[in-house]
Amino acid sequence: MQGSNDKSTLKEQYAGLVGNEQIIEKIDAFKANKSRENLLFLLEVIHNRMNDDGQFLIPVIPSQAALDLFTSEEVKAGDTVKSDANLHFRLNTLETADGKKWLVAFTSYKEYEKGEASSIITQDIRSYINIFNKDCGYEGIIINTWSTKFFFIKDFIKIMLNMDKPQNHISFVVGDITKLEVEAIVNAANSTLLGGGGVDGAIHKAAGPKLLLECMTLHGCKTGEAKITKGYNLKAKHIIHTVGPRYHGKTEDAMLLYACYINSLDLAKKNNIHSIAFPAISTGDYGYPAREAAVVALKAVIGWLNSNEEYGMEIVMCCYNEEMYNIFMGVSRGE
Ligand code: AR6
Repeated sequence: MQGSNDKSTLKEQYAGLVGNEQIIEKIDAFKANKSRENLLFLLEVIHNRMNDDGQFLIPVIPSQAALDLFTSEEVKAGDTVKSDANLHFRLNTLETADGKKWLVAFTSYKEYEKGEASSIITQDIRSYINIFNKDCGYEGIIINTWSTKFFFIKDFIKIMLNMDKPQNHISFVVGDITKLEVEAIVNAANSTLLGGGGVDGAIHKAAGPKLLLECMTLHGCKTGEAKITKGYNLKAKHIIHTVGPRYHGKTEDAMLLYACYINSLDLAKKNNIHSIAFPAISTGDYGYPAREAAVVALKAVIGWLNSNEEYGMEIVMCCYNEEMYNIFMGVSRGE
């Protein structure tokens, strides 16, 4: 919290506000001409500031607990200062004539000073507007309430918050999985996790010998389950090792293959991974017929995406050759 007397220090302190003049400029332009183009320019500027660690000044009311602390006797040496869960600031909000509640934000110290004095704190724009990801009961934010006054309504804020969110998506590629630029690639391993042929061999070769050392600490993996390691020399930061079933033509095979995909995706999510590539698990050495495997694989990944709609996962199904690619594409089209 700051008073208004020492402006030069404040200027340095509020470095995150530098660049916000563009917001004011675009608000003015939009007010002068409420065209679609001007609105898009304005939203773009706010969006850029959001990604640029831009800050707003937020009027706040200190809670009673905060006031008590400041008015209490000085802390003496040897005292234990307890942190108080209630010690926080309440947002100072504004109610318009129609009874709607709005949050308030200022783009600069100058803008804040134009109206009645109140306590303020700096807050990064992204986390402030993130309030609207929950149902917070506010109509939106009034930016620079004493002058340019822009009503930044919650529907726009929500769109803006979703603009950078990774979207759920599945794509199919032909190629070598070790070359893909995704956050994680999945290895069709065996239960020892100590390497082998096929895609497993290719991944160990491309990742380098440190991968085997890490795998040795994992004590294997059961069929249908998944474990994670680093990606080492790969472009992918992580490798998720899963063990597909050997094909016996039983229903259990499909269940285990299904589990490989689900457990790999769950593990990826747990590690905050948002892009992942799968090989056609079990369709090589483990003898699973390609089309049957593709049906299970797609059912699993689509089902997972549907039940994790909000997460945003980019899934790449990596087919080693054209033939496998055509099979996967055919199944995805329902052929
Ligand atoms: N990139 C993408 N896909 C590949 C690559 C690659 N570099 N290399 C092979 N494939 P497989 P499995 C395809 O045999 O059937 C290992 O020895 C391949 O064409 O690698 O689950 C393990 O250690 C096929 O479509 O895995 C296990 O012992 C698919 O990947 C056993 O094989 C899977 O073939 C696992 O057998």
